[in-house]
Amino acid sequence: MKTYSYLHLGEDIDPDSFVICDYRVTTEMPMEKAAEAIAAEQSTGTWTGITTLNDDVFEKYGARVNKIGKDTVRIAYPVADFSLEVGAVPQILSVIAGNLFGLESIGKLRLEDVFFPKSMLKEFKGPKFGIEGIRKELDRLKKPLVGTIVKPKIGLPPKEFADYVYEAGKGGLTNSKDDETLVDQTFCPIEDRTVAVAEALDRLESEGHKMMHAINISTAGHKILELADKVQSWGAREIMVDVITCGFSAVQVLAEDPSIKVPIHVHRTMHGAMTRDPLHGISMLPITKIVRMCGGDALHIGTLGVGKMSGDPRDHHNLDACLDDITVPYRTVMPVCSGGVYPGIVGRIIEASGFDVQIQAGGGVAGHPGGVMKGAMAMSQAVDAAFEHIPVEEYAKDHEELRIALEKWGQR
Ligand code: CAP
Ligand code: MG
Repeated sequence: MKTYSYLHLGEDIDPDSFVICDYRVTTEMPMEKAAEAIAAEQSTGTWTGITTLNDDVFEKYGARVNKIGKDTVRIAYPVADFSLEVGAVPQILSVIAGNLFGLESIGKLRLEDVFFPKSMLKEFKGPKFGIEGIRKELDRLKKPLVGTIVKPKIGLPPKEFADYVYEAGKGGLTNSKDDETLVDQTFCPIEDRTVAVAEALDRLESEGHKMMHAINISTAGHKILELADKVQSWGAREIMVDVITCGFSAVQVLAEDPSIKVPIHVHRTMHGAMTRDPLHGISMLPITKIVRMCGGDALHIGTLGVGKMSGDPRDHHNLDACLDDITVPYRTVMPVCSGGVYPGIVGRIIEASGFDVQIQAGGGVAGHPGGVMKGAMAMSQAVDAAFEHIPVEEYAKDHEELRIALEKWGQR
């Protein structure tokens, strides 16, 4: 039986003809063998040689190991290995991030990055709103957006929930959202909540303040479009979907369905199971890239190493993947920095992110000693200080809400 080698080290790889993936590999095998095992498993091979593979199939569809570093490999998959119209993201992921994680012989493996050819990117539509569209809806063209997550995350009935949103708006916040754990529990049915929040947002607007609240419609795949339609009819101005638990296809179906006319806020709950181990799983970067292809308008990217959730400097790559408007043919995605945020760290986040960002605080608003409105004011003031390049402690001298927040939580 003929044996085939997947090694094409140093060869020129046409970025328009291949999907190129960078993996981190921890193995006791020689790297070349490990790389070949991955390339084989994910394209024309399997754990053993097979009599059914021939030169033609191998040449056209075999993955190519293009580069090997100390603990990294670059593998290029021919475009013909992918099935976009039928298959789409689930099929793409089966190739670039499928069985390989379970290969006994490999040890640990992490998909660090992926580069799609233009011909494949063109098959996706990207965000309908993106940064520009969301900013337009809010009449806030330059300043960072500033939001909250209603807390407690579960338990509040619709009226109290909507009162929280109203107060947050009165305090100057541009955004708020459901927590990922809240959908349609009996203490806060989604219809009553959406209607109550819509009334609060209308009231704020009639008082001169525009605000969005993302209603969490994460649910079973066969019901998600219907739920999105319903919440729109109840007055939702934005919807939220959890991309890891619902899947990329949920984001895509919502973004591409013409009946959905509001921005999609993409939460990433459970991503830590894949992204946290620096040697195993999938880094946030490919997730960000694929969410953008599928049409997410805003996406959680972490707090650039400053909040409660673990994060690292690589979060900057996620930010870049949201904002890159040179190599990516879609609208930019609003990066959302959330998780353990409070006024004293807003400056550092914005320093790292720039102004095209949505900064969000749940506890950092609801935990303010003066209540939600003052908590919202403190967050808004912290954003204003950063926007005007004024040190936060300086700004706090004549902004009492901010001063109290700095006294309570400090600053970094
Ligand atoms: C933030 C949050 C988000 C986290 C998830 C929460 O609340 O709503 O789920 O941001 O992290 O409930 O924890 P707090 P990430 O402001 O009260 O921390 O965006 O990194 O996935
Ligand atoms: Mg949450």
